[in-house]
Amino acid sequence: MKASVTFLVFCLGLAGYGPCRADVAPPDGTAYRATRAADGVQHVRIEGGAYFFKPNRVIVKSNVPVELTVSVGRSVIPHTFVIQAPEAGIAVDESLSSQPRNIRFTPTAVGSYPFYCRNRLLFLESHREKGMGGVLEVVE
Ligand SMILES: [Cu+2]
Repeated sequence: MKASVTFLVFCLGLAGYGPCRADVAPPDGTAYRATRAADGVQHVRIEGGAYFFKPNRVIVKSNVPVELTVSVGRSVIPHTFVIQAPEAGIAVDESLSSQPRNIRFTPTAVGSYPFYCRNRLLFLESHREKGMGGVLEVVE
């Protein structure tokens, strides 16, 4: 117990330090609106942790390529990143680690599509039910 309190204080003292931040700072509800970069791609950085994705609301334009760069903080708990929206040309199911993973697709239909971690521990709540999810909003 003392060790974990010490670790928490250590992390709070280093707000912004990557390995700590991923599991300490929950998403603040702010949407991230992607813009087309010079390479013609909408780049979005998403960080995950137990149990959240940040940002958990991402807005992208339709018919413009998207590259999500997704990672999770160091953890023994495995996590995944899933978007099942074949109606919008999006089918993603990737394992995550602290090494950022690039996920590319081009959304072809306007709409709101959930993203989430599909993992669960035995019969407990899924990570998604614990809050590890968000919404990809595809707009004109
Ligand atoms: Cu998970």
